Parts: sequence; C-alpha cells; structure tokens
Amino acid sequence: MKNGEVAELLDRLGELVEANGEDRFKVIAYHRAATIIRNLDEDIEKVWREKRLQDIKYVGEGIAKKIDEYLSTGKLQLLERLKEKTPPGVPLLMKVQGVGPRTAYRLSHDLGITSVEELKKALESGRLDNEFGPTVRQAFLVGIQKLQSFEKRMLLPEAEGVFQKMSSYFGALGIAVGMAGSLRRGKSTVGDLDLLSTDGKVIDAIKGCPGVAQVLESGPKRTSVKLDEGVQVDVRLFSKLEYGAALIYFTGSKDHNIALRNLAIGKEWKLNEYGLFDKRGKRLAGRSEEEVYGKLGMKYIPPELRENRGEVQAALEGKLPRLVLFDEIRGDLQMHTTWSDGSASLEEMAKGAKKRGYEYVAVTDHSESVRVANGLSEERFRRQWEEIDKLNERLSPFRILKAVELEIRNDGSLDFQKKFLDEFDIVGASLHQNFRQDAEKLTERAVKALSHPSVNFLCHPTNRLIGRREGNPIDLARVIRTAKENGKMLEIDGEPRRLDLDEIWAKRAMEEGVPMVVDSDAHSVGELDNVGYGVTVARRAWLEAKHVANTRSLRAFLNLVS
Ligand code: DGT
Ligand code: CA
Ligand code: CA
Ligand code: ZN
Repeated sequence: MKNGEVAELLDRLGELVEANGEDRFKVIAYHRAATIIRNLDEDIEKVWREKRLQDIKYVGEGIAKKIDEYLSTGKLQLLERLKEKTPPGVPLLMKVQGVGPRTAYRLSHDLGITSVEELKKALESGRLDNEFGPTVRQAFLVGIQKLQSFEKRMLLPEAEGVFQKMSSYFGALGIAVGMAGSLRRGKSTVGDLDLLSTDGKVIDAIKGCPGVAQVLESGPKRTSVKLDEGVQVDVRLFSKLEYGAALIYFTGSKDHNIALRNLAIGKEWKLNEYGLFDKRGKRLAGRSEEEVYGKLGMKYIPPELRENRGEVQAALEGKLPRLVLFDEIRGDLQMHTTWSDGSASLEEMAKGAKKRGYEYVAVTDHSESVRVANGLSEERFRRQWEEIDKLNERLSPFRILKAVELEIRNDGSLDFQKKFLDEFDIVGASLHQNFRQDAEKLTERAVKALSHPSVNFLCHPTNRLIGRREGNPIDLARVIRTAKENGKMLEIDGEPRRLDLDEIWAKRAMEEGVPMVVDSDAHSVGELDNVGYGVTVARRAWLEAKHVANTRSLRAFLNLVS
C-alpha cells in the first residue's frame, strides 16, 4: 500500500507551497487530502487504477492529477520545482514544532539560518531577540529540544532507497563506497547510514549529492550530511590497508566489536578501526574483513549475525550456521489479490511470482469475517479456485496453491468448518480482530488455531506495525510450544512494517524445532519483493535453508503440509 507515501507527498507539497507564500487554501486542501488518504481503508493504488480518485473526500481534480502523476511516474514535477525554489534548510527548520513554513522561509531567506543547530545557536546568542518576542523564542527552543530527542528511524526499504541513490551518484563519479552500519546488518530499522570509501574524492563529493540539505560536519577523513528527509549520512575515508578493519568496526554492532576487541586483548593484541596490531604495534591484518577474522582464528561472520548473540563463539568453534539465501526460497506463501484487499489480479500476482523464479505460490486472500479487507465467503473461494485451476493449467509446472489467510475469531473459532478447510492446499491463520485483547485471551485464540488439524501456520504472530504499534502481548513461548506439539509452522512476514516474527523469536522457534515460512504478504506485484526482507530476518535469526519450509520443492512442501 502506498497510502502513507502519497499522504506524505501531499503533506510535503502543502509545506513547500506554504513556505513559498502561496495560496493558504491550497495548503489546507493538500493537508486535508493527505489526512484522508493516510487513513483510507482501501489501497490508494487500487482506487487510482479503478479511476475513482475523485470519489475520495477532499480529492478534487487538481489533487487527483497530482496523485496520478506520482503513481504513474514515481515523481511529481511541481514538488521538484518547489524544492529547487525553496531556500536551503527550510524543510529541516519546518520540522521544529512552532516553526511554520513561513517562519522557516524567513529564517533561511532573510536571516541566513539553514539548520536546526544554527537556529538553536542564534536563539541562545540573542541574535534573534529583535526578530521574535520572548514567548515565540521560548517556543522555538522547546520545539528544538523535542525534535532532537525524537529519534527517527527508517524502515529497510527507505534506508535501502537512500543507499541506492547515493551509491549510484558516487558510481557515476567513479567513486566506490561500501555500506556499513545497521543497514548492512539488515536491522529492521535503521537510524543513520554509514558509508566507507578508500577514495579521497568522497569527502567533498558527498556534499554535492542531490538531496543533501545540510553539511553537519566535515574534516579530512569524514563528512556527515543531512538529507532533505532528515536522514543523516556519515561517510568515512580509510586507506586500503585499513579498509577491512574499518568495515568491521563501522558495521558493528557495537557489542560485536567489543567481543572482538576483547578477543584481541586476550592475545595481547589491539583491534580498532585501523587494523589489528600486535603489542609492539606491528600491523597483523586490516585489508579485508576475512583477513581480520582469520587472524583472530575464525571464519568470516556474516553481517546479519554480528549482534553478539553467540556468533563469535560459534565462529571460533567453526560452528557458524550456513544462513538461508534468498535464492533458496522456492515459493511465496502469503499474498493477496483483488479478490480481497490486494491491488493486483490473481493472474498478475501469479505471473509476477513466476517471473521472480518461484516454483509455487500460495494465494492467501482473507476469509469472510475480515469485512474491511473484502474477505471471501466459501462460495467466492470456490469461484476463485476455478480461476486458479485454469491458471495452473496455463502456467504449469508453476503451481498456485489454494490458500487462505484465515481469521481467528474472538473466541478462537475459525471462519470456516473443517470440511471446507480441508479442501485448501494450505491454511494460514491470523489474528486481526480484537488484537488488543489481554495476553491470555490472545494466546488462547492462537493456541486454539494452532491445535486445529486444518491449520498449517500462524501468520504475523504479534501483529506489530513498526513505528506505529507495538506487537500484541501474546505469549510467544507458549505459541512456539503449541506449534511444536502440533507439528505446525510459524511465519516470518516480510512486509517491512511487520517483520513478524522478529529475529529473536524466530531464532527461538528454530531452536525448538518449529519450521518457519518466510513470505511477502504482498498486496501488489512489487511487494512480492518483500520476501527479501523476510529472508534478512531469517538470517538474523540464524536460520538455515532446512529450517525454512518454503525452501522445499513443491512436492516436498506438499508432503510436509498434507
Ligand atoms: P543505527 O544507525 O542506530 O541504526 O545503528 P548503527 O549500528 O549503524 O550505529 P551507528 O551508526 O551509531 O554506528 C555505526 C557502527 O559504528 C556501530 O554499529 C558500531 C560502531 N560504533 C559506533 N560507536 C561505537 C563505540 O562507541 N564503540 C564501538 N566499539 N563501536 C562503535
Ligand atoms: Ca548507522
Ligand atoms: Ca552513524
Ligand atoms: Zn494479515
């Protein structure tokens, strides 16, 4: 769903229009439409495809045109033009509570203040005493404090997008940069981006990268910048001799680094971002990560494992897992189509999955009690199966499995009778309704579903939405135990806001011998790529191919679930 993205776009448009002193009415209209779209139950792309944009409240012809332009081209000319026209720092200054777009414009254009830090200094030095009254100045200071204590973390696709934009910019200049930090480790949320290079040009080149709003810090070996969206990027320069050690250091995690450093100390060596040295200061390693790990007596540790959760010990003992690879996934086991709340047809989804190299998919539209998502009745499922049968004939040997994301009702009963459920190839069960119940009731519902003979796996067990809501307080230890006892599976949902189970619990499930499924939960063809994020979580959970049920061939998989 791109609803959030489109809403964000309209909000930004409103801000920039206002900053440039244009029509107050337009500004209100953009923000109002943004709010409606953000809270829309339907997928905006679906509404757009069906040419119903103007049916949305507060979306008139002008706004509909802009949404259309954005969804068909990925860009909005007007926004780009406004961005160019807007003085530097305005988008950042507007993030301070109490600083509206007009004030931001004035601060930047008339007073030369282009960053939050500069605004703070100007306020504290008394430079703005003649410009704003004491109450307003105090409000700005409070706003700044709030902003600086609020930690904005990115989801993986946003962070990857920023990295890709930057690395193609550097690529065009012939500068090689490497990714470090939490993004390289595949963490579900990323605070800032950390880049490394051995090319001295990088230090200045980054300042000219499109989207850079502000240079925070610049020295001979390091530049930190802030992008328009407020994202910080650090780039650091190292020599080729140091690069491997630097990559280890800045990939982190900090706890992993400390474990490595202690290991070095135990040998009377020293490890830092410049290399591994003996006690006389002689360089032992540093050129590559492999070299540093090797000298420390272990194999290369994949970045996803570097969290100090036992990986150093495992590496020393030669017992690192052979982590599951994206290419080993043979089927995607959760996706939605226009039959329920997806934005692409069954055929489009199946073809999209086939094109991605899968042997099979499970189409898991919602069951009937999920009314907001247009859940299917038994009768509609039977009609969907006719379509599936026809497609299977045409797409063979590719196979669409008849499946359902089955609603677990409030009392733990399921949407359909066992007799009908047994006609599906595979059944995933979900808790969507009333997921704010107390822990005991929620757990009871999940346990009941996992004890039902027709259910194969539990979908997104905690129902969390990263950055929006915490997972529900379900007793995961008991859920895992129940899955184990009943021979059921648990899901790692690859939707980047879900990533549910997370790596901690997925690891625990694996250790208890519960097979996992890793899937996309796609509601559009593009979202089929979510499987990659799911695989990242699986790798962070130490999972090997054998622990992930959908690395099996179709036949082996069907054996497992029948
Ligand atoms: P983030 O940006 O909050 O998502 O997380 P990271 O892991 O990217 O953290 P960041 O950007 O603060 O620093 C990048 C890496 O640099 C971090 O993973 C480990 C290393 N590092 C940073 N500060 C320290 C430190 O004080 N000690 C050690 N040993 N390593 C550090
Ligand atoms: Ca970072
Ligand atoms: Ca950093
Ligand atoms: Zn769901």
